[in-house]
Amino acid sequence: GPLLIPVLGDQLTPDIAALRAADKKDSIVLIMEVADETTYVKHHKAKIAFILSAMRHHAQRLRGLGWTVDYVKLDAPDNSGSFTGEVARAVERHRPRAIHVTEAGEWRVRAMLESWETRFAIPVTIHEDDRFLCAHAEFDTWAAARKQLRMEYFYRDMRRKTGLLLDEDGGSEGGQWNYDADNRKPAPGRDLLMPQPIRFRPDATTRDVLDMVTERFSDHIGSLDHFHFAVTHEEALRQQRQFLDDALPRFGDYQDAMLTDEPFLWHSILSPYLNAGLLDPLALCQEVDRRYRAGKVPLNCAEGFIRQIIGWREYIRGVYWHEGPDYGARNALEAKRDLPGFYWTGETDMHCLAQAIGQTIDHGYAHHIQRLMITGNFALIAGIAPHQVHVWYLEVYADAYEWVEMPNTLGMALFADGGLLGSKPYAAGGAYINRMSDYCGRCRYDVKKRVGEDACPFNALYWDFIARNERRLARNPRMAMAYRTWDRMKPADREATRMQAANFLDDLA
Ligand code: FAD
Ligand code: DLZ
Ligand code: SF4
Repeated sequence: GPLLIPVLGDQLTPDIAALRAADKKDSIVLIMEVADETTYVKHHKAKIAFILSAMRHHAQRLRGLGWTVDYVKLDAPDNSGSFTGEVARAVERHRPRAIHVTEAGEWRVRAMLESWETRFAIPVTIHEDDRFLCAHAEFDTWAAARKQLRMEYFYRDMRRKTGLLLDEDGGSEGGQWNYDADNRKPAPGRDLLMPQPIRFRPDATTRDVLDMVTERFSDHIGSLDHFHFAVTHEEALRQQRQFLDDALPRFGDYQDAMLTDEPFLWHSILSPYLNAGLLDPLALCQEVDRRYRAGKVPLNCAEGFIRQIIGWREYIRGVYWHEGPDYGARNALEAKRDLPGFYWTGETDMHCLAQAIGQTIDHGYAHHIQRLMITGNFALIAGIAPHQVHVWYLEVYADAYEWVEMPNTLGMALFADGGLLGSKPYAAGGAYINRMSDYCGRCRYDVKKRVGEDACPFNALYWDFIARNERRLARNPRMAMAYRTWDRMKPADREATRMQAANFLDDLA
C-alpha cells in the first residue's frame, strides 16, 4: 500500500517535515476536520473558521503541487469526530504500509499519535517539527545547564545560531543584544495614518466554512462579522509585506501602547499564520534583517521584532515541552476564584477590560500588552483560578494552541509556575495602564483613587494581591519595593484598601 501522511490543522505548509520526507507518487495525504478538535475547548468562531478554511485551501495547494489528498469535511456523513477515528477509517480505505506524521503541538494530541502504531499494527514514524529553530533535545540541553531559564540568554544563542542581526565578527549588531530600552513608548495620539491589517474578502470556500461555523458553533464565543483573516499562504504573505512596509518601522516604539478602538496599532497580526504554517518564522526574520541592512527599518524595531519570534516564541515552546504535561495544573499562588462573566461578554465598566475583551470577541485578536497587562493582570491580581484563565485564552484567540498559549498564560501572566518563566509577577495597578494607554480618560472609574465608589478597581486589587501573597512573594528582591510601600501605608489605609478589594471581589462572584 501507499504511505499515509496525516497533516494536522496547524501544519499547513508543503514543507512540513513528514511531507518533505515522502514521495508524492506513493503517498496519500490525510487532512481531517474533526469535532473533537473544534470542541475540546469551545474555540472562538473566527478561530474555527480560520483554521478550517486554511485547511481547505491548503488541500487545494497540495493537490496543485501533485499530492493526492484525502480530505474529510466536518459534516461528512460518517466522520468519526476524532483524529484517531479518522486515521482508522483511512487505514481501512487505503491499506497503507506505514504512517508518517509530523509531531503534534500539544501533549493531548501527541499521545494520540503515539498510540497509533500499536492500535493499527503498522509502522508509524513521527517526524520532528523543524519549523522551529530549537529542537527539543537542544532546548533540554540548554535548560539542563541552568538553574533559571531566562529568555535573554536563550535568545542570544538563537541569534548566533541563525546569524540574524550579527555583525562581521559574529557579535551583536550595534553592540547590544537587546534594544528594549528604546522601545515601550506610551500611546501616541490617534493617528489617521496608523497602519491597518489587510481585510481579506472571504472567497467561496471561506463563505462555506463561515456558514457551517455559524450554524454549528452558535454557542461558541465570538463574532464572524469582522472575519478578514488571510486563509492562504499568498494572502498571509501579503499581510507580511504590508506589516514590513507600514508597521515594522515603528513596531518597537509602540509595542506596549494601547489605544481605544485601535486593536492593531503597529503589531504584525501574523501569529495565526505563523502558528498554522501559512508563514515561515525564519524566512520572516531574515526579511526583517535584510530590511534593517537596507536602511529601511531602525535597529530597535528590527531587533525587537526578531526577538519576539526567535526569542520569545521559541523559548515559550521550549518551556512547554520541557516542563511536561502537568505544567497546566500548576497554581503556585493558589488562586481559586471563578473567571468573571464579563470575560465572555466584555460588559464591564472597566474601560480597559471592556476594550481588550470587546475586540477579542470581534476579532479573535488582542495584542501582547492587552493580553498580559489588561486581561492577564486583572486575572492575576483578582486571584482567578489559572486553569479557567488558560481555557479562556485557548478559546478566544485565533493564534492559540496549547504549546504557546499555556506558558504565556500560566507562566508569564499568572505566575502560576512560581517564577520559572518570569522573575516576578506582572502585577500592576491602574497607574501602569494609564501611562501606556488612553483608556483611563474614558473610564467611569478614577485611576488616581484607591478607595471609594469611583476608585479604579485595579488599585485596591493590586495592593490586595501584594498583601494576600506576602508569604510567597515578600522575599523576592524584585518585589521588595512594593512590600516596603505597603508596609509604610497607615494601618487604616491598608484596612480600607483590603475592604475595597474584598467588596469588589464579592460583587464579581
Ligand atoms: P506582534 O506583536 O506583531 O509580535 C510578532 C510575533 O512575535 C507574534 O506574531 C508571535 O509569533 C511572536 N510573539 C510575540 N510575543 C510572544 C510570546 N510571548 N510568545 C510567543 N510568541 C510571541 N501568542 C500566540 O501565538 N498564541 C497564543 O495563544 C498566545 N497566548 C498568549 C497569552 C497570554 C496571556 C499572553 C500574555 C501572550 C500570549 N501570546 C500568544 C503572545 C503574544 O501576545 C501574541 O503572540 C501576539 O499578541 C500576537 O499578535 P501579533 O502577531 O500582532 O504580534
Ligand atoms: C484548532 C483546530 C480546530 C478548531 N479544528 C481542527 C480540525 O478540525 N482538524 C485539525 O486537523 N486541526 C484542527 N485544529 C488544530 C488542532 O487542534 C491542532 O493541530 C492540534 O492542537 C495539534 O497541535
Ligand atoms: Fe482600567 Fe482603572 Fe483605567 Fe478604568 S481607570 S481604564 S478600570 S485602569
